[in-house]
Amino acid sequence: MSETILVTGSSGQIGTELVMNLRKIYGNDHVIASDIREPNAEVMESGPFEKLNVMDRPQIFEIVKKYKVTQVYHLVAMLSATAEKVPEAGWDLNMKSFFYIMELAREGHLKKVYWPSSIAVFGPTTPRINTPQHTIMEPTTVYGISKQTGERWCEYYFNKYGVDVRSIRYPGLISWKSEPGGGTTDYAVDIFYEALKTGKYTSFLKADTGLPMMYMEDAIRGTIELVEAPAEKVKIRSSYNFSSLSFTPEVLAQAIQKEMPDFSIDYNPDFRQAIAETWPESIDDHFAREHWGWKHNYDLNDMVKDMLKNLRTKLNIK
Ligand code: AKB
Repeated sequence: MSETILVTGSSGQIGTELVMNLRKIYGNDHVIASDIREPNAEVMESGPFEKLNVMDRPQIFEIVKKYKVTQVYHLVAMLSATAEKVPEAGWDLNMKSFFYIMELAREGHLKKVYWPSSIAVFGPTTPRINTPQHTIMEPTTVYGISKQTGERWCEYYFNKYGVDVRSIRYPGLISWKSEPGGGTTDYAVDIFYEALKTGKYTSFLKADTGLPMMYMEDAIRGTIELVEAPAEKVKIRSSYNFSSLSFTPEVLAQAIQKEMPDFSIDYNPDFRQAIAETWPESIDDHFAREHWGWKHNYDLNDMVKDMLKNLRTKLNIK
């Protein structure tokens, strides 16, 4: 039987690219984009879109029935920086909508669920370098607490009810097609826009704040590979460590300067600095590599070159 996939949060940073990639694989009509916000023209014109508020449980069920959905990529989330400002709303959005989807799977309406976790599940007591898959996890942000809780429930639903749920702990994601919003790692995208528009950037993180990051091309491919992997290869049902790059704002700025020698950076850390300091600098993802063959393609210089090339075209800058 062919798959029909619902992507929630499809107008967000990951959703925008994931929908187009899934449509190439499964066919336009088999991938339903859904979000409270309108998608970009490419997503809107290439296949079905449903305006969905994921807090509306009956509406989710209606969409699942209407399209005979078999898989859900439940991407909706309030990210780290925004959720710190509205903790209760962040918790509600991140957890309630998660349960609505997991319950649909438990009741047999869905064959598979993909749910994104994050490096935010780690905290100040976690080893920061090469953070292991299984380690101390005492997150101190609303977002991190919600992601860690979700991971525990993923494993629970798999063990107790056999729900085929799969998950990745995303690092900061760097993309040119769509912009992030409300995250602590967003500087690593903002910097490219400012480099091209003004030739300079003021970072909201300190020069030496190392964080794990990944180019979106790698992240999307890895996500689809995990979801398509044979079930027996997916041995971790909480969420997989997932890694490629790790750098500081200073190192990223130096890589941009190789392409744009006049680019300059200065630093004006804000509240996001305290969040970043509780997160890992680098991640040990050997389980993802061993279990289902994860392999990244982009290193720092490849990513910088590709970002600048594509953003130049997008922003119409010579
Ligand atoms: C954030 O910064 O909140 C996200 C994340 C690392 O999950 N990009």
